[in-house]
Amino acid sequence: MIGNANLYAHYQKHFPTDLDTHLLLDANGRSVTYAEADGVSARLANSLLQLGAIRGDRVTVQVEKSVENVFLYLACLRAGLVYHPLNIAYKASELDYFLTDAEPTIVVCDSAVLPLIKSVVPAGGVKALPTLNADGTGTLMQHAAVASAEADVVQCKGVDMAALLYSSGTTGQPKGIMLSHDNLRSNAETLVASWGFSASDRLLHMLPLYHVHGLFVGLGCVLMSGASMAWHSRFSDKAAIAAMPDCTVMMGVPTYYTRLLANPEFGPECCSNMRLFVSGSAPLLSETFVEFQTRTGHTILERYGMTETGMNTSNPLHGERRAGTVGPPLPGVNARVVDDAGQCVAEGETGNLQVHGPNVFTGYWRMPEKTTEDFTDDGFFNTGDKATIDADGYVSIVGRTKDMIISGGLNIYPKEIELVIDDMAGIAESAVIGIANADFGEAVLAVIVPDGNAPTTSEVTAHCRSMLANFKVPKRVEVIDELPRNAMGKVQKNVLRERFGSAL
Ligand code: MLC
Ligand code: AMP
Repeated sequence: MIGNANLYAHYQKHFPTDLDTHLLLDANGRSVTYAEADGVSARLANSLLQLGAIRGDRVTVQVEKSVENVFLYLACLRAGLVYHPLNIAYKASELDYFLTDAEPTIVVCDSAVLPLIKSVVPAGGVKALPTLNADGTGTLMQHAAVASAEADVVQCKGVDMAALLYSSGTTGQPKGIMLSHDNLRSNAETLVASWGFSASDRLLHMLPLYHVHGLFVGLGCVLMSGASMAWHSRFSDKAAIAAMPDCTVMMGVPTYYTRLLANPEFGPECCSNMRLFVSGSAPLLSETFVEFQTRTGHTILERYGMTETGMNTSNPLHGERRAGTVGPPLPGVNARVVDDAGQCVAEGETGNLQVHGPNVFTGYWRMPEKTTEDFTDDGFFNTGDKATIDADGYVSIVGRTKDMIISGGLNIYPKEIELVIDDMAGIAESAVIGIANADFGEAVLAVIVPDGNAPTTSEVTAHCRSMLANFKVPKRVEVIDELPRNAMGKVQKNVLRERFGSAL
């Protein structure tokens, strides 16, 4: 019989022989064994099928981070359903787009947002709206409690879609990124080997579960190695310092590391059991890298990835970790830097970064033209990042061709905010830029051009808050008579960055 490519079947192969081994310990002292995760995910898989989902259907999940959320992710995998996570912060208009585009059969949400979800859920299609709250209560778990604990792991092909995650674009319209069982398996296996994960590791898990970093990198490495986790619903420097003595690995966005360093209680003592600190999702400043090394004696390992590709490059576990670089390509990944005509540039020259490998997604959901546009004829994916590769193969990310802001590890597309602001009466036009920020790396600043009876800057902020997830709301709004444009009529955001770039 041909093996089952289902990601859950691969995780299972790495589960400890004794399933009563701990998978996680949460901040309230609750411990969960591998046996519990296996049993409850089987019940949930049966529940989802009973609620009307059929293999290949999307299950949209907009919930707070919880242990049950992990079980639900595993349930989707084992039932051959497509896991579609959403940031809990999304507002009605954002949700409307995702639900219409993904066409889920089941939407799982927190009870508190059920009325909102009901108001935007498209007519027809969605068969059930079970709830799952941060404390594990809700109708989903009630349903699972009476479902059978016997569930086969559905036979899947490697190319079958396991998860659908959205990323916006420079046009402001989000694209669904189809990730296959093979994409996720191969990347998790590579990371486990490259970062030396084993059953004796305990990961400090503080990242959200609706993005690649917390879901496929953090949780993926743990499940693919039979390791365990100290499980926290969100990042807090205080809680991280308290939990670290019982952990061996931490993963975080650069903000986690700058916040740890801002806490005077953070030092070598709490890191004595730690073997690895991984940073990614946004550029780690060399100052942070050096300060961390000086304070703790540990060298942060920076890696580079994206939702479309999982992880592409990593500084080495053994060997030199270089500040300001994201390391060489991971085994099995090819990376090259090309000019705008698609020709490889000379070593050390800056150009467009392209990647190829088993980690690279299968395409954009229902956007074949966009997929074709973003891949080269020889199958490389255009990352939209500007990079250099040095003589030793170390990649440095030096900029982006995509107009995107990364704030605290979350991607924000200026176009999306500009469209919301431009819609307001009294606004002629706007431009949104990212400004250096000590905490978030970059922070959102909106520049508005009034037209007649213009709204105040706080009215602009309030309008954004009503339409967009909080992390996208501009931290500052500036008024200008006219946007600077080049000869082609394109807004010169670099000029705006120079003018307003300080003090945020
Ligand atoms: C929260 N806020 C943010 C924000 N997070 N604003 C900008 N950027 C962010 N990232 C807002 C809140 O809504 C609030 O606004 C105000 O800022 C203060 O919130 P806070 O209490 O300071 O925020 P906190 O809860 O501490 O969250 C900050 C954070 C969090 C950095 C800990 O954002 C986080 O965990 N980020 C990680 C994101 C992540 O997982 N990225 C990986 C993507 S995968 P107000 O107005 O309501 O007061 C990927 C691929 C790869 O990129 O390579 O990994
Ligand atoms: P996302 O679409 O959320 O997956 O974000 C992916 C983008 O985050 C990449 O295209 C990069 O621009 C950025 N990114 C991820 N890791 C790093 C890193 N270590 N350094 C610089 N940028 C990074």
